[in-house]
Amino acid sequence: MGIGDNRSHQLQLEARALTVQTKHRPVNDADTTSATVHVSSSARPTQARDRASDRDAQLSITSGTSPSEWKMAAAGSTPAPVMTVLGGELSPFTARARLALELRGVAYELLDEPLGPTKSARLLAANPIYGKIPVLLLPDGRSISESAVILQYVDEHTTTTGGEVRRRRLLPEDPYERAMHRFWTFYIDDKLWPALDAVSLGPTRDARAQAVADARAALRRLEEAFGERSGGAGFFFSGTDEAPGMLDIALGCFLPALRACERLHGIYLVDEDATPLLDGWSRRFAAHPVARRVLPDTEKVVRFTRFLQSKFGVDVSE
Ligand SMILES: N[C@@H](CCC(=O)N[C@@H](CS)C(=O)NCC(=O)O)C(=O)O
Repeated sequence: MGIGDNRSHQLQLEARALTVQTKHRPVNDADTTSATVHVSSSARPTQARDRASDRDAQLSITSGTSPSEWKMAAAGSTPAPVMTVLGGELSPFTARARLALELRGVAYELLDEPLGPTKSARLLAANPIYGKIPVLLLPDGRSISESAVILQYVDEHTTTTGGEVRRRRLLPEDPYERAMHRFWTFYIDDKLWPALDAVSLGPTRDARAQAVADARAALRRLEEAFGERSGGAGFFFSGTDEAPGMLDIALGCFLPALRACERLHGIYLVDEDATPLLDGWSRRFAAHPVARRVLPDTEKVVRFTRFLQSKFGVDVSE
């Protein structure tokens, strides 16, 4: 996208400035009283063998439990190797990875990645191709980049490990439906996100007006996709009222940015008239306990977007 890469880069830089430290509550959506883990952004676990000790040294366990106790709490009675997400609190792609991990009940820790003109050695080592967040670091030191790839890895990984099988899969069983979930995830990243980004940060009034039209067109397509995938009556794209799946996560991670656009510009993108199915879906998704835990507060995204607008000289009064 024209502005997206640089702007999202900048967005993360400034997100660091705004959020200083990231708190993460592990992973059992039935267990909202799990230990809260406070993660320092200065942790530098680039090598597998360094990571465990680095992590333990850098974690500040605000609940008063030790790291090993926290791992126990997160995983139930069996201590599990902990995965690590390099990410940022306001990053929608990081939210996508975290939503997948939490919905699948996977213990993880979130390390706030300071993005700036010079990316950290930790990030470049973990994602040398793109240098972007999120990155999922496995307990053995290997890494996985790209939020949609991470989501699918988490789904597949957790069906082959014990203790997680009670959780619902993120991708549907049917191969065609799986393909559709992947297709629409690609569409969201290709069409919707660049438009949403440009609604607030497009350089001219015309560019921003075009972005609103593009975002609405993408959402109309997604409204149709929701009708088809959910069978018309489903609560979620997954076609069930039980749990969100891949497509719910892929779109849901952008809800705070979408609502922030609406609030900032006094427009509606998802509403009862234009996209009634998505309107209902968005409320159900946002009310899910995992979404409530992971997604940033809209007002925080609004403030941050205003900050970016002034930083980039986007004159919304023009
Ligand atoms: N396609 C990537 C996009 C990730 C992305 O754009 N991340 C942003 C933060 S939300 C980033 O790292 N920006 C820094 C940069 O572009 O250098 C994914 O799905 O993971």
